[in-house]
Order: sequence, then structure tokens, then C-alpha cells
Amino acid sequence: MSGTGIPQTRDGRAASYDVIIVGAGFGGMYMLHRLRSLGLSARILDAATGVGGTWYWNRYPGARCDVESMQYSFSFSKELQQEWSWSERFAGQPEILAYANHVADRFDLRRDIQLETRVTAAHYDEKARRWTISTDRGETFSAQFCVMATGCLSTAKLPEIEGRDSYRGATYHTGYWPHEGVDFTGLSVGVIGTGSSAIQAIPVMAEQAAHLTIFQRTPNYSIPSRNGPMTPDYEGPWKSDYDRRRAKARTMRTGILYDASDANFGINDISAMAVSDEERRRVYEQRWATGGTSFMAAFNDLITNQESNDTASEFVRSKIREIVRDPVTAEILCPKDYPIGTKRICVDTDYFETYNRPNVTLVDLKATPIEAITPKGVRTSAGEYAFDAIVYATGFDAMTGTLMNIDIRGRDGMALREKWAAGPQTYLGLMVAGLPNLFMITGPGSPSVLSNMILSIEQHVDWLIDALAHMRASGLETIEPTPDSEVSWGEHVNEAGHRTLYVKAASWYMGANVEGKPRVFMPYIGGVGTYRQECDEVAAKGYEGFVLAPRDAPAVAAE
Ligand code: N01
Repeated sequence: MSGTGIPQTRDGRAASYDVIIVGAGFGGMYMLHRLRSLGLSARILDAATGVGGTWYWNRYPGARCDVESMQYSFSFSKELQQEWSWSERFAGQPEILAYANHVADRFDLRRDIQLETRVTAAHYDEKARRWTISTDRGETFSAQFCVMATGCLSTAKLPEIEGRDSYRGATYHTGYWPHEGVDFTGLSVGVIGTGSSAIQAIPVMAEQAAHLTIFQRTPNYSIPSRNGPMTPDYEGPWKSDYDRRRAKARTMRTGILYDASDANFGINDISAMAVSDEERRRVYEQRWATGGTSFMAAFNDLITNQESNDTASEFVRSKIREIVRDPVTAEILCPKDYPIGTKRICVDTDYFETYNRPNVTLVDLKATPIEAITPKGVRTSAGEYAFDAIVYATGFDAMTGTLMNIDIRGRDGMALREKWAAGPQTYLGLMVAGLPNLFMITGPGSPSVLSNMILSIEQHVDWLIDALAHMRASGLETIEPTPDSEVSWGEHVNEAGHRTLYVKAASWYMGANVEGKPRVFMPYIGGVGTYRQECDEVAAKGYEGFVLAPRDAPAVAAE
């Protein structure tokens, strides 16, 4: 530390940039690309040894995206979207990571990406109106702007179970998987957790392991993906109509076209209660056969009307009972105490079928809770299970965890950790009052995890780039939301959440999977299209709700 309290680099100087970006996933890389077009100097810092963010870390067997690959991809470059070919309807992790690397090379991003560098702190220097960013390598960076492209599911969460460290076998977390892969052949393996990651990993691991024991606390609703190879018949119409389809997707609630050839893009704009039982069943059967998350668009009120939701929940339970041969196991796998879709809907390949295998055992933790991890394995109230390896598929400290792990301090030394102690507060999910010139990509309070993430990343980055261009053209040096705009946005996000059934589930959207985390519905459910309009209106009104300060002048509120 220097006499000024600012940490120094090894050679004593803070490396200076216009913008420091934290995170080399899709958000950070696109931000860097766009910043170059503004002529701003920027550097990405990332803890990983490669680019790709969530797709760099989540290498567990079966990892795959549940947004179709033709849509889970960048739209900003026509050449990129025409020239890149996806091999499957839903791309697997290795292919998405290859795409991320292709983007890094194609747009010559690597020269401004510094890997194996974890950002530990970001402090705002009010006098200099700059951020000082510190890393675990002892380096210090100084930047006018700081962009947190840190991802929403980037802090893996291990469960707080007694004796966890006493286990003598190998342990893995799905969100932090070894790069060389893991060979489970001949091994007895325990899996803790049955969320999206586990549901993808379990069928693949069951084919390899001698025996797989799954510890389930809460069952999940899962829809078959019906994944398959990309065909020219599918890819062709997408590529020849990409601009129109991408433009339409930007107006949709989730930023996804469920059926691009349908006049209503796969949204059945009618209540589940407005049709006969037979018609409802026909619609659900058809969605089940098509596969994927479009199941939740089978009717327009599945997420707002309990009665409608009950019909969809019951349909999925009926499918589980059809697929799983042992009725006791089937019943344990049937979710019953929360509405379908209010925990993130899962998409699988042969998940429920896997429980028909002789080498797979399901343990119901509701009936026999885990008491401890032991040196040999897992002890529940019913006895001890010995394993060669334990896989924790226990999720993430979502949306806020990564930001709270960085010591972020703004005006008057205000610590983000303290400000967010009762839940995240943001304006538009983009900025926080008291943290001038610090931006979040897909932060809490924006549609984010409820949407096609790449589309939402592009929207945030494009909006920010326009804001920065406006500031440069107008001689403005800082931007920061007013406390009032933050409060009213927070109320808006909260009201929108409470108009839905989402708040009925103990989900990671609500912070419920992390002990002591405040129960707040963190993403904005107003819809991607509505949200985009709201952001655009704010910009059109001279960045309403933000304070924009000119160089060498006291801060002034925007009209
Ligand atoms: O994590 P999760 P995930 N004892 O939090 C259980 C995205 N994603 O990594 O529900 C026993 O959903 C926990 O039980 P419960 C997607 O957004 C996308 O699977 O808290 N069990 C739960 O079953 C997804 O939603 C894709 O009762 C414990 C599981 O661990 C998000 O990432 C693929 C426990 C955690 O499930 C997170 O998914 C993968 C304990 N102490 C992920 N603690 C696709 O695109 C936790 N659990 C397809």
C-alpha cells in the first residue's frame, strides 16, 4: 500500500485504462469489442486460464445450453452468425466454449484480456473520479469506468454439511469441473443435488459409474430437450431470416422464439383455463414431444395463475409416473410443493429414464436427511453410504455472490456488501447509487437469468456504449443513478415479481439456496421487450434517473 492508501503494482504504478472489465465471458468480450469502436482503452481481467466464463467453468458431463444454439449466439456480427455452424439443436459445453474462443480470436480480443487474474477489490477515488482495481496478483489498475461482466452463476456453492472436509475420496463441484475430465468407470459415486446441472450430468455419469446414488432434497420439473443434430432444413431458414428473427426475439418476454415458423413464435396466447381438458392435454403433449423450455409457453398464464400452473405441474408429474417404472421412486421424483417454472425449469436427455437403470439409486432427503459427510461418504438418518467420489451439484451463490466477494467501495467508502445486506438494490440492473461509473452486465434487477443471456448481454452492452458515447460527446465524466431512481426501480422489480408465482418457490432466484441470504426475487420479470423499452426511454429522456457530471464540475441531476 502507498501512503495514499491506494495499492500499487509491483513496479509501483497503477496501470491506467479508460475501462477495466471484470470477466472474459460473453459479456466481457462483447463489451471489449464495442469499447474499441469508441476508441477507449480497455482491459479484461479474469481468474480463469481461458475465455468463456460460465462455459469455461461448467465442464461437467452432459453440460449443455437449454436455449437453442441458433439463438444462444451473438447477433452483432452478420458474418459471424452466418459463418459459424452449430452441430446440434442445443449446443453442448465444448462447442459453446469453442465458439467463445472463436469470438476471442476473430475479433482479436486476446491482446486485451489478462487471464489468471482474480479481481479482489474495486475502490472509487472520489477526488480523481477513477476506480482503483486490485487483483490477487498484487497488481493495481486505475480506470475511469469499471464494468462487472462477472456472470450470474459464477460463484459455486458447496453445501454447509457437517464433516464435509473429512471425506477421503475425490470430490467435485459441477460448476468447477476439472479440465482433464473425470473417469467414473467402475466407481461408486454419490451426487448431491438435483438441479439443472445434476439433471444433465446424472444420465451421462450413470452410463459410466458402477453405481450412482443421487441425494435429492427437492425434486425438479424437467422437460425432455429432444436434442438432435442440426439439419440444413432447420439451420437454413434461420440463416436466411436471421435479422428479422433476432429483431423479433428482442421484443419477446424471454428473448427467445420458441417456434420461429409459427405466427406467434411458439407462444400460445391463451389461458390454460380457457380450453377443455382434452385440448389442454393435447397442447401439453405436443410441447412435451417438441421438447425444451417452450413447455412454459404452452399457455399465457402458467406463471401467474395457480390453477393454470397446477394443470401443467400435474401433466409433468403424470409423465414422470409413466417413465419411471418403480412407483415409489417415481413419487419421490414428482415435485409437489412448488409451481412448475418457479424454480428454473430443467431440460434433460433421459433424466427420468435413468432411474430405471439397475445401477442408480435415489435417496429422498426429505424422508432421510443428510446428517454428515463422513470419511467414507454420506450419512443420512437411515445409514451410511460409502463412495469413491462425491459430486456436489449444489448450485451457486447466484446473481450477487460474485459481486459481494469483491470488495467494492464507492463514494464515501460505501461498501456494496453492506448496501446489499438486505438484498440487491440497483437502477435498471445496470448501476448502483454511490458507485459512479461502475456498471453491471445482466445484474440483479434486469431480466438476466430469466432470458436468453446472450441477447440480454448484447442489450446491456449496446445501451452502455450509447451512454458512454453520449458522455464523451457532451464532455461528461461520471454517471450514477440517483437514490430515488434506484428505490423506485427496486419497487417496480419487486412488484413485478410478486405478480407471479415465482415468489412461492425456495429458489436461487429468491436467494433461498444460500443460508442467511435475503429472500428477494432478484431478476426483473417484466420481460426482455418491455425492459428494453424502459432502458431506451431512460436514455431518450437524457438518462432520466441518473446523475451525469461534467468534467471539473460538481455533480448535477439530469433533467
Ligand atoms: O444449481 P441449483 P444448478 N443438501 O441451485 C441441492 C443454470 N444452468 O447448478 O432445491 C442437499 O439449481 C438443491 O436442493 P434444493 C440454470 O439457470 C443451466 O443445478 O435447494 N441438497 C438443488 O437440487 C440453473 O437453474 C443449464 O432443495 C442440496 C441442487 O443442489 C442454474 O444454472 C444447466 C444442498 C442445486 O441446484 C443452477 O443450476 C445447468 C444440501 N445441503 C445450470 N444444497 C442449462 O442451460 C443444495 N442442494 C441447461
